[in-house]
Amino acid sequence: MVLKELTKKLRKEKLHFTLIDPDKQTIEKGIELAKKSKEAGTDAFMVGGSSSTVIINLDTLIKGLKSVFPEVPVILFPYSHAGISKYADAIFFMSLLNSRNTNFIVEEQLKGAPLIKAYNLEPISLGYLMFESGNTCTSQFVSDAKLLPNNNPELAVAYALTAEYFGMKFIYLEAGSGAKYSISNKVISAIKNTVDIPIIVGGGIRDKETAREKVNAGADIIVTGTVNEGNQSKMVEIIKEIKK
Ligand code: 1GP
Repeated sequence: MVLKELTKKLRKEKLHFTLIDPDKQTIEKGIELAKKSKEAGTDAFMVGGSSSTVIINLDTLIKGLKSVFPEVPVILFPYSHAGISKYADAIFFMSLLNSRNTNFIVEEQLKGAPLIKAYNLEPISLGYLMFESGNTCTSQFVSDAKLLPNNNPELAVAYALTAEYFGMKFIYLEAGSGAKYSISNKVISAIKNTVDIPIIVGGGIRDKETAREKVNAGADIIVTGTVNEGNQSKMVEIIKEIKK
């Protein structure tokens, strides 16, 4: 059980998840970056992206990851029900709580649920919140989110509490892949001081100093995407910093 395993680990340490977008690189490159992040100490591979994932790439990448690193959990991070692969271990069953489009709140989930059951994937319920980040990221644009301000902790806390009261297992504070600036420390610490569920923070984290700040503010799990595909020495530094 992936959730059980992660919950156990979270009692002792902060975690790093490596986001791998099957549309952004070749399968070989995806496996290569996974190898580097695994060696540095990453805790899980998150597979998905906000473009129209070609299902065949998704399946091939995940099969490759599982054959090389059978012990590292592969968690789907889907943009739509088309981002479901039977080869993964688990799926973030996520609802974008501040979307204006019911498609991203409940409809894609409705289409995906029977498939998750049929594939025997472990669903991990997650409240997904999208914040403004100084630039327009693809995920912000395509998901029709009413972006949360990065300087209004009260509003962010209300959303985070909503996720917790719905029974969601994680809260994901998303600045968007390639964000100009990451989730503010103020928002993270306000949520940390109010909710009990673990906080995942991602978007715009490109160096170890930023990762350290987010962890110190209260992030339990840091996700990196862009840096994994580009400057992998930075990715390694980030993971090692989180694992210190
Ligand atoms: C996207 O939060 C992740 O969902 C990662 O963002 O690509 O900016 O690291 P970056």
